[in-house]
Amino acid sequence: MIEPTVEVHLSQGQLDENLRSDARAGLSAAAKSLPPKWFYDARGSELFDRITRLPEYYPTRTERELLRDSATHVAEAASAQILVELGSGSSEKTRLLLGALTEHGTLERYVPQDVSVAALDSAVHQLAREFPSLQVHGIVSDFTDTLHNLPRGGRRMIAFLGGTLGNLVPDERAEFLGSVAEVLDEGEQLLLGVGLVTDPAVMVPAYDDAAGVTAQFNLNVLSVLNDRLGANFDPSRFRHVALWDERNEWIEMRLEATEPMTVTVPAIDLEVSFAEGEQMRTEISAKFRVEGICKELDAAGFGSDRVWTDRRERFALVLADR
Ligand code: AVJ
Repeated sequence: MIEPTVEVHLSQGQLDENLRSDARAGLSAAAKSLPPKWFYDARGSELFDRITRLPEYYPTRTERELLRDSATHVAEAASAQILVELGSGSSEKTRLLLGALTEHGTLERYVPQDVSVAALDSAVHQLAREFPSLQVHGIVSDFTDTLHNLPRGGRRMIAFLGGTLGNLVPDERAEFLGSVAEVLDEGEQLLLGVGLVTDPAVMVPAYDDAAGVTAQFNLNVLSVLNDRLGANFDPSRFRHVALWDERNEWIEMRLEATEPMTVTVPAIDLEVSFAEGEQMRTEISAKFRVEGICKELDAAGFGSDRVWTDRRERFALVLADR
């Protein structure tokens, strides 16, 4: 086994500053919103983990099946020596890919990146034991930072799985895909896992489950602002909303104020008023069509794509060549 390493690029100070500036911008806008990345404190990560096991939440298990069924095909089409995974979390699903990529023979190094030191630390140790010939090097950072400091020393593939691309609004998505294309050399690859547009009767319950776990996950962002910015949000005065936005083809999660109230956020010296029924957007989760994502990749500067989908066509893996 090769001893794994972890490199930390994120300071608590930077994270705090990012949260303050996101909260300032989002809470003082005419249409309030908060970026979804702040869901994931310890409790939020645990709630997300529970979401992935809910009967209604099909994306995780569909992507896992898809990775299992197409890992060898992906490995045959992949030419990477270094796999860089953005937002790797526990790397649980990536294992399926690592097995095929190491058997196929070209992969030498796995570089998972995540903002959570805890998740990354346990993942790298486990993976190094499971794949003794693989060099495992974790990077704790923001993914934009990772992109601009990509490891060198071999042909690379960047993996961005889990459908997280859907959290970006179209402009951010174009910018993200453009910078991935820019940092990759010709012959290198991007592997995306994206949710596909399917029946709203399937999509909506995945974000509004009967047990109310997604509601707790959504409301948890208010506790994050209370804990980290000293705010006094009362989560019991907000209600979870999840809807399918047909025109934009995304699921939108919101928090709706059930009564008028004023909230103070001392760390950014802000007072925010909510009207009764006012809704604040907390996440978009865009769903894609195969033609659409291929077009976006093309516009960003990628060459040909290979696409694998599950048999119900709810999720896709897209391997794009630079
Ligand atoms: C982790 C961003 C892929 O959008 O489906 C799950 C997060 N939000 N339930 C998604 C999430 C509500 C999830 N991603």
